[in-house]
Amino acid sequence: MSTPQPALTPLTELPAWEALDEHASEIEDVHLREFFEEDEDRASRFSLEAEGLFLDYSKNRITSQTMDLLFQLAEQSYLQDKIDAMFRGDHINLTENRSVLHVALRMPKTASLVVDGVDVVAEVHAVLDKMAAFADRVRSGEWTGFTGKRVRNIVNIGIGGSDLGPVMAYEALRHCSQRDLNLRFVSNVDGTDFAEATRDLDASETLFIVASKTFTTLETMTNANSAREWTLAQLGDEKAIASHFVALSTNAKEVSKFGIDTANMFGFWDWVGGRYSMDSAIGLSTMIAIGPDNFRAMLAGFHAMDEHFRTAPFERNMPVIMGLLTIWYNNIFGSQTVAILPYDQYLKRFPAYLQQLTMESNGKSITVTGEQVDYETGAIYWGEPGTNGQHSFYQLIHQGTKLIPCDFIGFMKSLNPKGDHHDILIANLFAQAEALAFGKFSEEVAAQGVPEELVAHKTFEGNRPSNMLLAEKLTPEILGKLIALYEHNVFTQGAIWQIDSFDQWGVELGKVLAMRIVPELKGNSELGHDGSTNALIERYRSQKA
Ligand code: G6Q
Repeated sequence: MSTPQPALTPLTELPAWEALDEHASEIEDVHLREFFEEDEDRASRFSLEAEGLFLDYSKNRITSQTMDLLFQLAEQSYLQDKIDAMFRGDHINLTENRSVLHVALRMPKTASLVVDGVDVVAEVHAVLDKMAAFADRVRSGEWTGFTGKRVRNIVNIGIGGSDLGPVMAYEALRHCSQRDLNLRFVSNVDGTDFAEATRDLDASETLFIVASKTFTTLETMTNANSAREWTLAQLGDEKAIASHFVALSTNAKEVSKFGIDTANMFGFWDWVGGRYSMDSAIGLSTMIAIGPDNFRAMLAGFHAMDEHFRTAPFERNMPVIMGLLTIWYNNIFGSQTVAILPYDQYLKRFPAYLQQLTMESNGKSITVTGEQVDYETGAIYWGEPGTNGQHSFYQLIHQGTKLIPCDFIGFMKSLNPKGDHHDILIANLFAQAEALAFGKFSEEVAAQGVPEELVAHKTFEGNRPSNMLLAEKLTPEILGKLIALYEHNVFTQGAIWQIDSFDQWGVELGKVLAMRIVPELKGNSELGHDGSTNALIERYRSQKA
């Protein structure tokens, strides 16, 4: 099914785009201090609750007119049509001619969505049920290894979308994980990753989950083959593979070629993009760790945010608002990056996860109609958990020359209450957003008796924007909502930029060149690269021995 595309006016020719440009020149010098002084209700005007998440976006350099113009931009970009097309299963991934249906992965059992003649929701739940039955067997000890011992170690082998989501979710939900199971993740083709992940493990108690949509990814297959050798070296029998390996894939043929019984394969579909797959079969390690009920609670969280995104008017739509604010800074203020600053140790891998979600999705410079863009697209996402970041890179955000919009994320209740820790953590969270927005002007610094020569150094100009995202507690459900919030934030940005957020051709060239270089490193063949690459290969050849 091809997607009926509304004729697209180039972004920079949309009336709202031009109006935003003009409006920006009127307000770019206004300080957040003035905005707050002028409007007592600003904090409530620019905040909203949705599905248990609270967003305060009042510390952004915006007025009501800014938001009106951004909403007009969304309308003129046919954002609602594009959202509806995704939920309908239209082939909105145009360059791969595929539906984009991660939203179907979390639809309730009672729902139905027929795409290309198939009820995808029924298929999703069949796999979820199979995953749940398997996860229960591993968690209870009923699933045993080749020698009859129960599984204690689970090693997920995958990379990119088949790794970052599972790692992030495991770390985020560790508090509800079964603590006598030891989860490890191997992604890098650097042998160190595999060696360190397995060095203290007993193969008779270890289950490998080979997670690969295509089951042809070089890094993953190299690691999976090493896992096979490692298992055979300890258990000494080919038959052991059946009870120590399962596969998460769309490619049954390659799975069985590898030697994994397809009865132990958990499938998904080409309409699940790698970076949108952590709630598909790719989430099996998460489900084993936290249990099927918690996994289903996470899916319900995703779904609640999906429904909010699909149905809420733009003015009350959290992912839309966050996406539009990113456009505002990226395109109008020239900001290059967005900092993700979770004030929760369990979210330590969340910025890394978002790096792939955002940058692989929106790092494009060709529009869906094949034109070169003449405006900025995908922002660079980065970050670290607070308060650690405060003692390293926050200096640049506070006093550097770059404007870096920040997303602060915090929870009202700690999962590990301990003395004053949580009050101190949250005080820091609120203080950072306050300091960035309002700063400390030179006269205020001087009034404190600071020596004249230091006043400029100790001055904070402020006017640095941030979002504050809060929830009560980091539960599986809230994690699902938070991830879906960013997925749809990314969707909103891509829709405005008129790009395909769901392909990733940019990762191909390096892969092809690596495949050419691998045999060259092993032999003495004539080299036909550029001078630099030839010299690097020669250097490796001569030193590797
Ligand atoms: C994600 C990308 C990419 C992919 C990996 C692993 O959207 O497609 O990160 O997830 O390349 O691919 P396989 O799952 O096929 O091994």
